Amino acid sequence: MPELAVPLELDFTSETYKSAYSRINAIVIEGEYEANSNYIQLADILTDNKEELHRLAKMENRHMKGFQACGQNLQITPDMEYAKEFFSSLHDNFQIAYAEGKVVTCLLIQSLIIEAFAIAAYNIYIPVADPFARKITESVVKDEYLHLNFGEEWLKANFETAKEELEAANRANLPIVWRMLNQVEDDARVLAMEKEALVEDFMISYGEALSNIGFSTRDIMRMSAYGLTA
Ligand code: Y39
Ligand code: FE
Ligand code: FE
Ligand code: FE
Repeated sequence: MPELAVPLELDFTSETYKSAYSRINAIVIEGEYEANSNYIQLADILTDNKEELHRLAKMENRHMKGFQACGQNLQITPDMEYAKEFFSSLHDNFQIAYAEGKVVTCLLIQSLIIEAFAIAAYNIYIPVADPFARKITESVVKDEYLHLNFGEEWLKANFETAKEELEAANRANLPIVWRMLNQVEDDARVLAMEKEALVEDFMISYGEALSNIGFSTRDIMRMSAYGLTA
């Protein structure tokens, strides 16, 4: 039987939908909040790009407010404690790298991995979102492509010196994304977002970014394989 792009019945007011939404909405709000603070921190080390990074940080703050409105519109309370825990591994790795002055690792975590994750999640969500959230998410996802592009451009310009650190950071952080996808799978399915579609969209954005930065197809295959062991 062919799969339907939009499920016939998606009741945004059902307790099942609202329960799953209280966690996914919280994840997105927490993600946007942490993205805001990550770009503010990056602006402090990448002083040549200070203004641009502050602009990106402001966008993340706007995204957070937009998604808070989506939760209010569906009358749910986001489970922020759950979301903080969901992001804790990537958050800790970003903060450790930041403390060590490893800007390449910070950029891989925020501007490649988290942005590609956001792009996948938002693209898969848009066709199945309630009309209010769909409008907001459509405008947010456009910004996320700009954020991914910032990371790509910077890392491309610094590829030779960044290559080794990127490989190590990929190895340490890609398995975390896979664990996060596994953790969110059941709630995502309630929202009619399939894990397989999320994985596919994530790997397309992330792989394209690695290619634009300067990695060979062979490198990208090898680096992508680290996700599979999670
Ligand atoms: O750069 C950004 O705006 C990223 C912080 C936002 C992260 C969004 C993470 C979405 C994961 C949701 C999983 C839903 C299936
Ligand atoms: Fe964002
Ligand atoms: Fe972003
Ligand atoms: Fe599955």
